[in-house]
Amino acid sequence: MKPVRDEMNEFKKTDEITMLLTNRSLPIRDGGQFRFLPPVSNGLKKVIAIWTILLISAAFVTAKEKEAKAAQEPNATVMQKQAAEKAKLPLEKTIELGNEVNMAVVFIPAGEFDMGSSMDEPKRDDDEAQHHIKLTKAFYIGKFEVTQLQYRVIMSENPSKFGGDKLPVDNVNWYEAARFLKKLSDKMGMKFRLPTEAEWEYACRAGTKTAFNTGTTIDSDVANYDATEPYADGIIGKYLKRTTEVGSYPPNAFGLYDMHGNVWEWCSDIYDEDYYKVTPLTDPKGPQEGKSKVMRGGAWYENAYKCRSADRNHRWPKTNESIIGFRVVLEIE
Ligand SMILES: [Ca+2]
Ligand SMILES: [Ca+2]
Repeated sequence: MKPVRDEMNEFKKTDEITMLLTNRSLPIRDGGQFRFLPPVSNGLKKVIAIWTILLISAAFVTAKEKEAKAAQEPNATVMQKQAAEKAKLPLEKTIELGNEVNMAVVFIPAGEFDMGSSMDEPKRDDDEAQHHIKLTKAFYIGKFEVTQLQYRVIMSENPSKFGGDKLPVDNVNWYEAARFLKKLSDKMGMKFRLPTEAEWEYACRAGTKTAFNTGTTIDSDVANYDATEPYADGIIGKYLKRTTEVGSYPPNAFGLYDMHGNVWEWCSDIYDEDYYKVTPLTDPKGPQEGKSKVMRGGAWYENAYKCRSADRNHRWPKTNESIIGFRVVLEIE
């Protein structure tokens, strides 16, 4: 006689399915003895069958959805994720500034892009001649504009004209921004600085070549600017006449907020309207001499064309205005 275990296995191989289908009862082991379960009813079999089909379909749909989502993800998002993974660096970092105040920065991969605007872009300026730029180093950049709360925690003061912890710091001049970045770097033991003009535009575009990272036009549902004048084939929208809390509008493909509008953002570069004609094509850092500093992205007070990815603006560095703030870059060692 065969051992009980073998008999049981053999039984399963040959008869289990037949028994299920013919409504016969199944044997189970119970303390070394076999006993028979009551037959599985037709109703229960139907329920099991339906659940099985549902589970298989759900798994299939989830896999298909994942596939579709990956296909829909902009190339910039995919490239960003892959580059961060390859560098073994987090896609996003949270910097603890103290007093339970945090600052989020996002990984931006090294890469190439066309800086400036194409000749057919409506309302472009002459200082935006398109040229191909290579950025050889990945970096982190502020997910949001620096807020008033973040500024106050580091500087113990707040120069803003508009009041609110989550509003971007405004009315901050270039030297004050530089002092904030120096203090922040010393406190954290990391190297924070302003973005170069090229880094800023590369981060803003996130792979797009259009006037805005939202497409060929923009509207007041996706950015804070003076939308009382339409741009290109765009529509007339709202003019809020003030800054909005950072992150109130959708992010670009790199996951950055308010790259168009809210406050202008200081860059490290000196401004020169002819700089694009003589710029090094790798990691440009701006001209050596000049009176004003670059600011980018437009603001709550500006019409759409001044919020374009390629638009260049500038101010004397001691300028304090309620339309100007900044965003940090954190260097990767
Ligand atoms: Ca902005
Ligand atoms: Ca301009």
